[in-house]
Amino acid sequence: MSDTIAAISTAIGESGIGIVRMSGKNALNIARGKFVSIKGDNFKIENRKLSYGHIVDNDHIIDEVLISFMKEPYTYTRENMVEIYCHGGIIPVKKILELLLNSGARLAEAGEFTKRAFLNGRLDLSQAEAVIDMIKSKTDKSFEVSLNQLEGSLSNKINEIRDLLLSMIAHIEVSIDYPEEDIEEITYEDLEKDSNIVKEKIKALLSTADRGKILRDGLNTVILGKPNVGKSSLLNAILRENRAIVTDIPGTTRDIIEEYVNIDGIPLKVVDTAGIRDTDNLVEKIGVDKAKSIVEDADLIIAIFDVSTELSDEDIEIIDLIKDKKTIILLNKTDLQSLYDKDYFKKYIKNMHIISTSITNGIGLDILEDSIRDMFYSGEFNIKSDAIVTNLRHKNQLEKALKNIESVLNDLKAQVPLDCLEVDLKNCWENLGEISGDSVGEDILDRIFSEFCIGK
Ligand SMILES: Nc1nc2c(ncn2[C@@H]2O[C@H](COP(=O)(O)OP(=O)(O)OP(=O)(O)O)[C@@H](O)[C@H]2O)c(=O)[nH]1
Ligand SMILES: [Mg+2]
Repeated sequence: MSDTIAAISTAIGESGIGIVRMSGKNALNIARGKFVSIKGDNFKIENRKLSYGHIVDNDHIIDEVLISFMKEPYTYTRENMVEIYCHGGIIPVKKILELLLNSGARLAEAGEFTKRAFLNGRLDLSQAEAVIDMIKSKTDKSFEVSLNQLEGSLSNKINEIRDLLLSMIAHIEVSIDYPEEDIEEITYEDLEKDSNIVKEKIKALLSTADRGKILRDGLNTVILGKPNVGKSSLLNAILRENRAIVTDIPGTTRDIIEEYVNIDGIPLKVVDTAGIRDTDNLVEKIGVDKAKSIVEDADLIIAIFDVSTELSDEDIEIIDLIKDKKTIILLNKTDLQSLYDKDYFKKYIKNMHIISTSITNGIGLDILEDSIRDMFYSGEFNIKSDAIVTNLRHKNQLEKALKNIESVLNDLKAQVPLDCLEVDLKNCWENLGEISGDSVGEDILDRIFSEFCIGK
């Protein structure tokens, strides 16, 4: 970490300005060697001031720039930082970067600025991970959650639990090490009470992981129905492109088709499935079984029924599959002669959104999008942007921590000796420490930061 790193921090391509930045002990010296102020020496590079001038290679002008210097420790990396604002486009940024590299800087690795911020104590690990989530956010909502995480919403919760664990561990150690002292001994009841608090707090965080998954991967929306009702037509209509094959032959779709769309900031993963029916065709049968099994993992189901045909056994089977799921029902092909209507259908299913549609004529699709939006924002999927666990690594650590605290609770019931309990308590404390980065290995750090872009 003693060397000075440099990288292009803006996206490569045509743009108004481009930014090249450096971090490290020598950043200022390197910049001074290559910057010439246009207004003369009075306008040298100074802490937290913008200077206007040229970047030069010997006497040759590379570009006209603004340059800023931020003195450690109050910077992103907690090191000296220099930023050079040059013209956008590929050439100026590359030339300036090359010059800095030839003058003693080293090309930064992916995420190395943020890694330094973490190693220098400016951010904890979950905050550093929030930075990458922000950069990769595809929707307002996931950006908002990442921003909260960067502000410390998750870190605060984790630290609260770790503090409690630490005080339990300290009490146990005192009781073991200084039994003769007149210190109030910790009782099994005290420990049980605190362990239960720890357990509930971990569980509360874990319960947000599903919402986090929705924000990260999109609302898992599965289109279900018997063959030929218009599932693939709906997928194409939502995507506004001809993604899936549509024919009037029942059994057209054999496999699962997944696509991502964004409806008013709501990320959706839309899954088209094979029409559900009894079939002897091996390929189709596998598709039907797949369709049935993904119902389990769906956040939302759009079940389509074709009102131009009688409600069949397959339809009834589908109604049975979706009974306890969040579902929107489409009664499709209303442009044809309808054999039944909403009121008739309500006999089979209660408390669900039912929408009449004609997908081929584009009728009812706006109501469908409205319903999805209403369900999402009215909190049916429970997306609140408090501390939400969006990161699989965090979820795994929380699960490990939960196991450990549960084993502490079991041991407390069995009244095992205090020093035996301490091991699981410490493990729990360390599991959570891996989220904030207090106890985390080099290999995990490398893996996390390698996901970043260069220059961040
Ligand atoms: N009249 C009418 N036809 C429709 C409507 N929606 C879809 N269709 C037609 O119904 C047929 C089947 O549509 P698909 O979208 O392939 O149906 P599917 O549910 O994906 O069928 P499988 O993949 O076989 O399960 C096609 O000929 C569509 O043009 C509609 O609202 N009205
Ligand atoms: Mg289809």
